[in-house]
Amino acid sequence: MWTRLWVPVLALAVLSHAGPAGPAARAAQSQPVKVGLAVGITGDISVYGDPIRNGFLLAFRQINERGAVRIDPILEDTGGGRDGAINVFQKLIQRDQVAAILGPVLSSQAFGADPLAVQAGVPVVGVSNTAKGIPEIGATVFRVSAPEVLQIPKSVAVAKQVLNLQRVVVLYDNADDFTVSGYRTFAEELQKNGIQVADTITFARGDSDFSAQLTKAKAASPQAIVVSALAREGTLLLIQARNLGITVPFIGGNGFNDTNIITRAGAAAEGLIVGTAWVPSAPTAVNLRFYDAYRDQYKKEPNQFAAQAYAGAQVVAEAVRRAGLTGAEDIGTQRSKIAEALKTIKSIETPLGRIGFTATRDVDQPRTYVAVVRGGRFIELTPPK
Ligand code: 1QQ
Repeated sequence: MWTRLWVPVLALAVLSHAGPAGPAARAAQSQPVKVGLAVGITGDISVYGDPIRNGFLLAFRQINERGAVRIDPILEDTGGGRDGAINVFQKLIQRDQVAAILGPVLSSQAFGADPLAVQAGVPVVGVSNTAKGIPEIGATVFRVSAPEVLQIPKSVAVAKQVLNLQRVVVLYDNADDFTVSGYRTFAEELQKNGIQVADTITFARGDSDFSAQLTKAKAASPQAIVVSALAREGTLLLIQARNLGITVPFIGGNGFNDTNIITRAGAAAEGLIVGTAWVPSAPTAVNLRFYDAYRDQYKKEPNQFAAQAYAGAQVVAEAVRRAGLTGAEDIGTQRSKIAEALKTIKSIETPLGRIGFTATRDVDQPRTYVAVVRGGRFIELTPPK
């Protein structure tokens, strides 16, 4: 599955030229630069892939309309697995000859697919990978998604204050790189904060019946349940916990950062605490414009993943602009120039606020949040002063 959005733009550019020799005055770019979008649109991660695709496509439509650079986004569905991501990267790198890749959705997919891009010198910008070690995959790997090692400590600190937390149970998915990474960070932070872990219980991606785990969790009488899970399993855990009479709040990782979880879990999601890189109400001009444009185009609210995807697309377009590409360079030149230009991005205004890249290609995002579900919505959770 793929789409090419630049066609109308290219047609216009072609129409405005007199012929192969063309007039001297023309756009800086003679050809659009091809950017691959590796997104899990189908399968168990579509709750993330859907807003991510929307964020990418909205951003590139606006960028192409503005015309400072021209991007040809090539969208490919990775599904939810690692092999799907590897296949898509191979196609984008070899068949489509893209100059850069945005994605893939999961850290577990990035650990499988990103090395192919590194080997081919293709810059990759992750927009939702939050596990430890993503930029370390290789010299052309960047991310705009705030990592769990930065977010989880904030969530634990705020939750500790708000809930006067002393005793929790930890539940985690031991079959996914992101959920295992998140679990380790939670365990470290709970220990640092002197919060007792009464039990640590595992499950695996793909499981649907959590009654054994939840019965065990309930028996430990925690004040809260800390969960490192992806959306599908996380949603089922919330619902099944309430059905078993567990009423204590859940504290989740980035996997829970989606309004679909609230919609699906309903009242079971109330009180859920999550660290997040974006809130709808962030009062910057770029965020307000993004929020309105997204709602106009897709008839629903954006979420953190859509905002991060939009920011990732902005960053790649800015790198293309800084690299001064015409689009006619050989693909190796385009790839290396974009990778170099990405490193120079230290401050760009996005729906996430001002972000940039650190010297190790990780995101530098000064403002992130802790959110709680109240009345069916995520709202910012601030500890009492
Ligand atoms: C990761 C994540 C997931 C929740 C992405 C949607 O943060 O895999 O890194």
